[in-house]
Amino acid sequence: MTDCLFCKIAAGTIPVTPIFEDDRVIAFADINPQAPTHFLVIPREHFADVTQVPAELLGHLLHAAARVAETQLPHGHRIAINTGPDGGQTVQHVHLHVLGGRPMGWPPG
Ligand code: DGP
Repeated sequence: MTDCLFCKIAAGTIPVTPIFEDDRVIAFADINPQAPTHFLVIPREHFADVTQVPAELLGHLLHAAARVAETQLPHGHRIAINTGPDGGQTVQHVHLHVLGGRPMGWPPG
């Protein structure tokens, strides 16, 4: 989608420093970090939210997030997918938040 922020990041139109990337996904630091380490994992292909993502790609996104978290966050991490207004989603291109570097509270706000 031409007017989608994360499509522009995935296409390289808006530059980011990739933490991880392959032909289907890219991971990069969140511009507004909520933890000492906070990165996003997005598919290169546009899907508005997690309910639209095919199972195999969703597995690949989660696997990529876990592999990066495994190397960067040895004390643990949290993976979150905000979805829709009640879920707090602000960018309408599905993305996994990976947070760590501090103890996480529960329940989340
Ligand atoms: P959400 O609220 O779950 O839709 O999360 C969207 C996240 O995207 C939010 O944590 C901030 C991040 N974000 C928004 N714009 C940019 C950007 O231009 N670059 C980067 N790296 N992150 C962005």
